[in-house]
Amino acid sequence: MIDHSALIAGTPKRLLIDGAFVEAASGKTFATLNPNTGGVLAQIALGDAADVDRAVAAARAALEGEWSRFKPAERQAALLRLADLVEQNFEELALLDTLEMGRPITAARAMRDIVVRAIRHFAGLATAIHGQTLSNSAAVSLLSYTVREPIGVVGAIIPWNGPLFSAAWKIAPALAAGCTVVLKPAEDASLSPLRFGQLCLEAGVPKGVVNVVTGMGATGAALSEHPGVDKITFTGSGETGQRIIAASAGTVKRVTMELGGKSPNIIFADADLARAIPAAAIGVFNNSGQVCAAGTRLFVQRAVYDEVVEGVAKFAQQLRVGASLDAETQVGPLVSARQYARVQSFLDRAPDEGARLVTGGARMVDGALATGHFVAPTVYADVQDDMALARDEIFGPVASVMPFNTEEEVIARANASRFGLAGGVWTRDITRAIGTANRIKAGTIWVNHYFAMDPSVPFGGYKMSGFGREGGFEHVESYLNTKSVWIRMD
Ligand code: TXE
Repeated sequence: MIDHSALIAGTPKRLLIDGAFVEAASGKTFATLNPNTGGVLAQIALGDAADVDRAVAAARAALEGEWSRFKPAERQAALLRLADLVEQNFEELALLDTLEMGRPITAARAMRDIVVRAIRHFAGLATAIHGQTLSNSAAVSLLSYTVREPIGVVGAIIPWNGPLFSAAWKIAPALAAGCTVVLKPAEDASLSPLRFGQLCLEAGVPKGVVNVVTGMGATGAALSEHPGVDKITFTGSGETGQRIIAASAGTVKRVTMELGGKSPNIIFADADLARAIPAAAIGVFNNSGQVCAAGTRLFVQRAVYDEVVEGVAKFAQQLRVGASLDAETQVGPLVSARQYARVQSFLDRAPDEGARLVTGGARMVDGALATGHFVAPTVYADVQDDMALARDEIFGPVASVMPFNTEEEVIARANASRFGLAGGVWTRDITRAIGTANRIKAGTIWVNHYFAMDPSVPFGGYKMSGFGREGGFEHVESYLNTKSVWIRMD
């Protein structure tokens, strides 16, 4: 049994710069809160532009120093040691996310497989990086080939909805590629990324290769415009993504953007409803709906509409909402008062828009839940495409269910969104399954399933859900430059 106060006390709370945990240059800190209670969990160093400067300088020195001499197999070995350490320390890492951003402990523990597997996967790819020898038709005899080089110093700005996962997901492929990193965790979830940085050092990753600068949005902004940063990889909101693109334009940085979504999950009348209904519900309520790929626009063909609405609502009502530390809890609190207010604003507007509330729709205030940011799993039926409930990313446990008649109609409606991150299709008809999957404009489509993710498989957005792919070899390539070399042979 881990003592939580001892765990928090023993977790780094200062900036990781050049292999050491240091105070912010300003000496300032900010409070990180427990979303179950609203109470202060810890004080974290508030990094600003001066700290970003120091971290970028350390990352640059490491890039050009010891790290550049690490052979691919040595980078691989370091990442494999890191995976082992993350695995061995997973209970603590899971607890940090549970305490700080409210992911239910059972769900946080279940992240172990994907996090550890991702690090091992990218470790494997460190030795698979290769250029090509290319034919050319030049007038004289020339050999042409490409070499892949690390892009350089990477600024990784991550959100709070999966802090440990995001830290591992951004850092492991960057290190596999030979880059160095300055990680900016979200202000609501700094602890597991800081501990992850510490484990990188323990794994033998040289100082300066992984730096962690905690702080607010301004800290991320300083990283985005810093001339010493070669690439920004960002996961978060579209609005912040746009600001980062603008800020990074001044130095023409490479950017990867993994932004929000409003993913359609389409249930045709011939679907296996015994599978589709629970999967559709989990597709919305998992992590209290704080998931970029959540299937929040649930389109249901009219013949089975009432049955699905009722089934999803029943599933929602049976979910155990509670304290994130309780092993029985399936839905924990939202991350913060700010996120709670955001979700609540959608719930407040819904009656005026005319959506039919089937279940939920309110703050959970029973006893122990009274001070936390708990929202009941909520289902709205008869949602219209033009309602905010159907257009905007709510990032809370809110399903918007909409009836449809034909395949043509639902594909058009599914695509009438500024987002294009993911989508689901439920049918027993193979032609319809493939046809619909082909025609939905989104980076990931699940057929007769929802929410599968693997480090081998690319993930990323169409349209305003972003660009660039994470997962698979494309992810490592996003941290590489290609150099073409020409050699006169005669
Ligand atoms: O996100 P932000 P917020 C969506 C979701 C959520 C909404 C708001 O809809 O309700 O965004 O969440 C850093 N320059 N997603 O405000 O602002 C910030 O410090 C550089 C979807 O928390 O995008 C944090 O580290 N960085 C999403 C990170 O950006 C800046 C996950 C994300 O915060 C910055 C999270 C700036 N100007 C929210 N301003 C997903 N795709 O999964 C802030 N940041």
